[in-house]
Amino acid sequence: MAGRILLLVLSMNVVFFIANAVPETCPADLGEKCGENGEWEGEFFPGIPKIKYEGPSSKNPLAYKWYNAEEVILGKKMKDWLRFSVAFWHTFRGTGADPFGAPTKYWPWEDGTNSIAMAKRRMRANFEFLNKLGVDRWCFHDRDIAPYGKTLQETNSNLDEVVALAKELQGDKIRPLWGTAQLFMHPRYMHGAATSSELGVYAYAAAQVKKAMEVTHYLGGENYVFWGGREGYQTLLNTDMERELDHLARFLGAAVAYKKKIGFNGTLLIEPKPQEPTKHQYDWDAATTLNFLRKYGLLGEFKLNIECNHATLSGHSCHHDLETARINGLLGNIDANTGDPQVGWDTDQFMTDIGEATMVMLSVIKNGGLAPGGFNFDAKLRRESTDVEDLFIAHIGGMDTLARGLRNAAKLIEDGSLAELVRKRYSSFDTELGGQIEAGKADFEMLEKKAMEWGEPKVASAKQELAEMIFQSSL
Ligand code: XUL
Ligand code: CO
Repeated sequence: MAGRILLLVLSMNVVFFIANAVPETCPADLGEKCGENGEWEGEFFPGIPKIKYEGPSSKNPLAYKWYNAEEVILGKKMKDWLRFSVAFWHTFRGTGADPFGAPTKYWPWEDGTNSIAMAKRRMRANFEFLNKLGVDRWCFHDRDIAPYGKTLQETNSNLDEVVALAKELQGDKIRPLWGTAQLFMHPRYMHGAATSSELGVYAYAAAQVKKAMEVTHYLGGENYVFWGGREGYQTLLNTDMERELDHLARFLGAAVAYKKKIGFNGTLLIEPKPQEPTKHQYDWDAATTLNFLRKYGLLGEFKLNIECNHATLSGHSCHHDLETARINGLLGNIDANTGDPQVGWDTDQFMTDIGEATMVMLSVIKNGGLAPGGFNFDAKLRRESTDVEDLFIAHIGGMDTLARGLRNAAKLIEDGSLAELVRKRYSSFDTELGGQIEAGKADFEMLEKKAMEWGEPKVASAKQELAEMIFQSSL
C-alpha cells in the first residue's frame, strides 16, 4: 500500500515536471512563426483549406460529406436547422490531461503560459478555425478566454481586453451562441457558487455572472448558459438542501432582473447534469429542472440546454430529455456530444452514431428548430488524438453526423409511416369519449358505465419492431 502511494506521489511529480517544462515563449521549433515581439505570425492552421461540401462519395477527411450549409431540407437551410458552434474550452483549452496523466496536446501556438498575450493569440486561432470550418458561432466560459488577475477588478479588466479583440475578430458574421461563467474550477467554489454555504462566495459568483452576462451581451451573444457544476452536494448529512435550492432560485431570479436591466434579449438556458463533479447536482435532468423552475416561478424566463452525454448520465436517452424539454416548451439549445456506452462518466465525445443523431433531429424538427439556440460541440478530442488536423476532423465528423441525422429525420417525416403508426396506436382516443377524457370532462362514474357496457377491452399490438424497422430504413 505504502509503495503504491509512493508511486502515485512520484508520478504526480512527473506530471508536475512535464506541465512546467513547457516553454514560456513562442515555441523555439516554430521560430519562423514568431515575430520580433514574440507574436505569432501567419496562419495557425497552415495547409488546412476552407472546408467545403464534397458529398457522400468523397474520401477527403477535410470535407463535408453530408453537411451542405445552403441546402434546403423541409423548408429551411441546413445551416439554419443546425446552427453549429465551437466550444472554446475543449477546442482551445483542452490539453488531454486526465486524473491519471499529463497533457498530451501541445498546439504549436501555445507557449505554456496563461498570459494575456497568449489569450489573444489563442483567440486569433479560434477565429481562423471558425472561418476555415465555416461555423459562425462559438461558446465560451469567462475564464477560458482570459486569465485571472490578482483581484476581481483585475480579472474583469483582463477579460475586457480579450473580449475587445474577440469583438474585432468576430466581424459582422460570427457571434457567440452563448457565454457562461466558470463557477466550478476555482477553489472558492468548492461548496458551490449560488448554493455555497458561504455568503461571500454567493456574492462573488453573482459578480462573476454579472460580468459574464455583460460581455456576452457586448459580443452579441444569443443565449447565456447556467451550468451548475458544483451546485449540488456530496452528502445530505451536512447540507441544507432546501436552503441551497432557495438560494439558487434567488440567484437565477437576480440574473433575470439584471438581464432585463442591461437590455440583453438572449435566452437564459439551464444545462441539466445529474452529477460530476458533485455526487448529486440539483439540475439532475430536464424534468427535475423543469420542476425547480415551476416551483420558484421562473418558468418563462429560462429554457434548457440539453447535453446528450448528461442525459445518458442521468439514465435517460438524449432523445428522452430532448422530448421532455420540447413538450414543455423548454427546448432551447443542445450541447452536441455523446458518451461511451461502456463507461459511466461524461466523456464528451463528438457524436458519431447516426441513429442517435436521427432521433435528436426528430425532436429538433418537431420543435421547429432551435433558434436562437443551436448545436454547441461540447465535445473534445480523445487524449490520444494529438494532431492539429484532428480538431478539424472531429468537428467535421460531428457536423456530418448531425447533418445525416437531419436528412434521415426529414425522410421519416416525409414518408409519414412512423407518425401514422403512432397516430393509429392512440386512435381509440379519437372518438367522442376519447375527446371527453382529453378535455377533462369524463368522470369515473361515466367511465365505469362504459367499462361495464363494453366488457373486456380489445388491446392492440404496440408494433415496436415495425416502428424500429421503419426507423432503420431511414438510416
Ligand atoms: C460540463 C459542461 C459544461 C457546460 C458549460 O459537463 O457540459 O462545459 O456546458 O459550463
Ligand atoms: Co455542456
